[in-house]
Amino acid sequence: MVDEAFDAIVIGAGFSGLYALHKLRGLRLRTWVIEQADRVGGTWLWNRYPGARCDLESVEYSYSFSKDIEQEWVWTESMPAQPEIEAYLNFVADRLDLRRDIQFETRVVSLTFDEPAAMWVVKTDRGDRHRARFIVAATGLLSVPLDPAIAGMQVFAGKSVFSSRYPREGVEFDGKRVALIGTGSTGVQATPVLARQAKHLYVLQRSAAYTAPSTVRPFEPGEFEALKADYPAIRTAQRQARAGAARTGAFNVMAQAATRPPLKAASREQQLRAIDELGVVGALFWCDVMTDMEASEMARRLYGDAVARIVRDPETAASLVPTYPFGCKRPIIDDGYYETFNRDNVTLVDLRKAPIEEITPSGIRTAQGFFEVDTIFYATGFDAMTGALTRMDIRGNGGILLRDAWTREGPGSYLGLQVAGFPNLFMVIGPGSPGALANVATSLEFQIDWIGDCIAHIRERGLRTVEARSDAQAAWVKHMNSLVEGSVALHPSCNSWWIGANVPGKKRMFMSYAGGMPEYRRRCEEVAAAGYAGFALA
Ligand code: NA7
Repeated sequence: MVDEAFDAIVIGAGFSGLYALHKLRGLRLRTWVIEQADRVGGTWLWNRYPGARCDLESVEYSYSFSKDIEQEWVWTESMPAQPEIEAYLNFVADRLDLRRDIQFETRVVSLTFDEPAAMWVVKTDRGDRHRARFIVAATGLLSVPLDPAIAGMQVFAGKSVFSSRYPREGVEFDGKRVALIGTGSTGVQATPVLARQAKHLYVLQRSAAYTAPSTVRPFEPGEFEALKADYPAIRTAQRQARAGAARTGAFNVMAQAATRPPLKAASREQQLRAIDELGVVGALFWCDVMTDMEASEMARRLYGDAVARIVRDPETAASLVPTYPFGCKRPIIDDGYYETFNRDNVTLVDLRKAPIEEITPSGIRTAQGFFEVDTIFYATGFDAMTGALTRMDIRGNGGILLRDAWTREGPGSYLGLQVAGFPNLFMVIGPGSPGALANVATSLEFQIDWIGDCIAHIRERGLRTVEARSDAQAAWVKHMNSLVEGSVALHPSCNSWWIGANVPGKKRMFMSYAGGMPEYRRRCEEVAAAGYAGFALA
């Protein structure tokens, strides 16, 4: 058993944790990182399923804090695939000599605030008991898998594969009958790749997806070198963009649609021309689609027309049309998703018509029939944004448990950085932050810089604690809610992880800050400039 005192403990060695360690080291804080995996990478380590790819451009989905790293690392494609992001994070860990302060294969089980000493006591599953003045929970946005509770899952005699803890040695799909459950980003990305390998692929769909064709491509000779030379301008544009990403990517349709004419004013000819020119995106590319439910319904039907132009079987095409409004879930980018359903070896199983009844040793029984398969591939999502924090016993002032506070009141925070009652505990890309609505790389770098400045401020003044005040937290939650009032994301038909609706018992609340990155940054900077207004410093 190890019992050590640190200035700061960072939980997680993914995108956020690596930068947090570098940042805090730079402030001469004795910092220790605890990571449950046996190597760095976080989300990009676990989610190594076929087709896994970031839906933002590599030159934006990367650290901007080091000009050297920007210049030394070589991206090979416009949007990076999982292996390249994992390699990048390993490169950064080596380049900054981060591994010597990371304890791998260790899970934090509890964090308890020792009020008289103003120190956090951190216990791990190895029996270690560390103490630290500051905690940075770099625990990830989508890091806690949500396995479904389907009767018979355990008795399946074939291979069960989970996208969020995909085996490092890979999985053999060649010649296999495969069932894929889940059609969010993960399922949509995996579908075309699995279809090319499997003998037969059954895509079991509970909710259809809105998904736009990706623009991913390898860089032309010299293209990346030119981008490298342009990094200062790229970063400036990125910082000014609402979604923390100014180039093509998942948020583009949403962002650019706002500048287009209203669908409700468009003639049928204009509507059809839009899908002639832009395919499925043409159905969504109107300014009123996410603000007016009538326009939203028109867009949904037009989207169905566009899908029907790609997918030859009319019944399959109809099943692939979502029943909820566009904008209710995070947009998806795919690589030939709809075309895949024209293959002879692919069958869409519409669970809206007949749900899964049970899994047996040899396959999946639904109300519409039995599907005998060799492999079941689960792409069923995450307990997003809060899951990693509520799974630890985090006890703040007076022994209050974070899990209880959030279950009672919803996942409140102040600026998405702290929760009242939990001094010196900082969150990165947690609830209340731009999280799901922004380029995570932009968002986490800003938050970690802010956290570093805040800790430096405390230490320079000989103070011991910084804690969000509950009135400031209430005002932040009110402000966050006001930004999404009446939005499609809160429509009753919308069951997304954005609002926690995919987790039974989770309080429905829009968890991401919807005011955009620049406004988020402005507000956080204003708070810091005012001597950390809304925080109690002691
Ligand atoms: P998502 O987007 O939460 O998708 C999970 C999918 O799994 C979704 O289609 C679910 O249907 C489906 N699901 C979950 N449980 C079941 C059961 N029991 N039966 C059938 N289908 C089920 O997770 P992803 O991993 O795809 O993407 C997460 C984020 O990663 C994504 O937004 C990007 O930001 C990157 P439902 O919609 O709940 O009806």
